[in-house]
Amino acid sequence: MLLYDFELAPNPRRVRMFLAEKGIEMPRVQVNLRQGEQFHAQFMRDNPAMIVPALSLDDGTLLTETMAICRYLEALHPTPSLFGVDAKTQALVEMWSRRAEFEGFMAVAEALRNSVERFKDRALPGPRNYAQIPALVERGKARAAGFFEDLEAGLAGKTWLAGEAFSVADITAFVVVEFAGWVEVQPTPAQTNIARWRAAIAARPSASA
Ligand SMILES: N[C@@H](CCC(=O)N[C@@H](CS)C(=O)NCC(=O)O)C(=O)O
Repeated sequence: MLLYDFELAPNPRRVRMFLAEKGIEMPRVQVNLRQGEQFHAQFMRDNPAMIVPALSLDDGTLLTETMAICRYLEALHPTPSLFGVDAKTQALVEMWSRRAEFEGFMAVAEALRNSVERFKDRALPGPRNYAQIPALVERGKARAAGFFEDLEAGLAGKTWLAGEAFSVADITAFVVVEFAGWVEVQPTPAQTNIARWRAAIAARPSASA
């Protein structure tokens, strides 16, 4: 197996945290997105989606999508479970993972990629070029702040998003909160559930993976 990674990018960080929580080690190659290495001919041949993370399997299969990679690794290394152990927890992990991706991650990415010069005509990652839409910047920031309100409410009375067990949903939501700093949106001081939960994740060794 070989993991296509980039240390500075948020989605690969989710996979690195997942690997660290599981205690899995694997070879990694850095694709420096800031230097345009996703446009190198060899990388585009190996990975037509032109995104990281991507996991190349020994039989030549290429897995893209953070959650697909994590699900594959979960099936190979079931303990500790990061996808929930019973019907309710599995559903809560799925629910919060999807909300964190769609309402959190995409909101921050929308604000970032539609404002920063280096993403001009690259408002979405991947093989197709899309022009920036400046109006999406403020909307993305507002959506990210809205996600934090929901996250704060979702963490009330709970250690982790799905209850008692740390999960991949916590990893994704944590990375969203960190990523939101890139567009200067952060939880408010009143959002103490997020602050407590964020500090607990930051203290885990996986947070620096
Ligand atoms: N839906 C994908 C998104 C992956 C993604 O957007 N990766 C970014 C880095 S965080 C990327 O590869 N960007 C390439 C580019 O900006 O050209 C996932 O969940 O893994």
